[in-house]
Amino acid sequence: MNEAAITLDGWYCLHDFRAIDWTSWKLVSQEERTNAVDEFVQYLEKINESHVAKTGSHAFYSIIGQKADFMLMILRETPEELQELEAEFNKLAIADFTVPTYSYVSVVELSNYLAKGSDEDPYQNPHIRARLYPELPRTKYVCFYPMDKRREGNDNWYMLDMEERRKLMHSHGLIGRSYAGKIKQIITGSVGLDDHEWGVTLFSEDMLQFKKIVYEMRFDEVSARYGEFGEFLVGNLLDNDKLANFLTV
Ligand code: 76R
Repeated sequence: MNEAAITLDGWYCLHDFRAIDWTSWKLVSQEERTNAVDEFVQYLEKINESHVAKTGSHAFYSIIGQKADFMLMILRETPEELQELEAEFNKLAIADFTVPTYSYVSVVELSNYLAKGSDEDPYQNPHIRARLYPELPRTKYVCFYPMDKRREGNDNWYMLDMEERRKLMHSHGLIGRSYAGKIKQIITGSVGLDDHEWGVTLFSEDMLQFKKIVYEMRFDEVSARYGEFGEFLVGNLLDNDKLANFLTV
């Protein structure tokens, strides 16, 4: 059998995409809408307590295009917490005016392709901990897509030996690093958890950087030959003011 990469696994992750049912939202009274927005803001403030306490994190963005209207990405220590927060959202008044359009369950993942051998426990290393339990940035833009590594004929990632994969991932990492300071990426693993193998979440202050990095990586062998992609979703940061504005009809 071929050697599997060893992964380090951090916080569990739920990407929850919702569309707004504008027609029914417009039908309710102004008072009901205000109450629903206030309650939604309270929920967001509650989940922000974990972000502040560094026991979790979340990102909240409006989504452009018809695939969804907003995305709530939540990171927590346990799958139970994700489920509770999802159920709690569903019980809010605002949820009656949303339609689930997509969700993704995964766990923050680092692989050992480029790791230098060491005897220390990686889970105690502060640099690694900062990546496994990340404070999600509040950049202006987000991009999310799920992806797989191809398993077809001669292009089967899982049949390549470790050395070959390491070499390819090195090249991938070099491109990635050239975007340092422009893009922050969170790779979440979802083999056995959801329909694709990884979720890719990119954060940037400049939406064009998403196009640039994804395009550049398409020419790199890991993506060119072995990358298969699900749907792409992009959006703009939402804060409480923007949310109130967004929901004003
Ligand atoms: O963890 C590390 O920083 C080491 C290098 C590294 C690994 C192991 C790395 C660096 N990535 C790794 C793993 Mn990545 N990454 C993607 C995408 O659209 C596409 O073509 C691919 C989507 C982007 C944009 C991206 C960005 N990476 C992975 C894996 C798991 C592979 C496996 O285990 O088989 C996937 C699916 C994946 C996909 N990568 C980087 C980046 C960036 C910006 C970096 C540099 C990070 C840094 O140095 O801070």
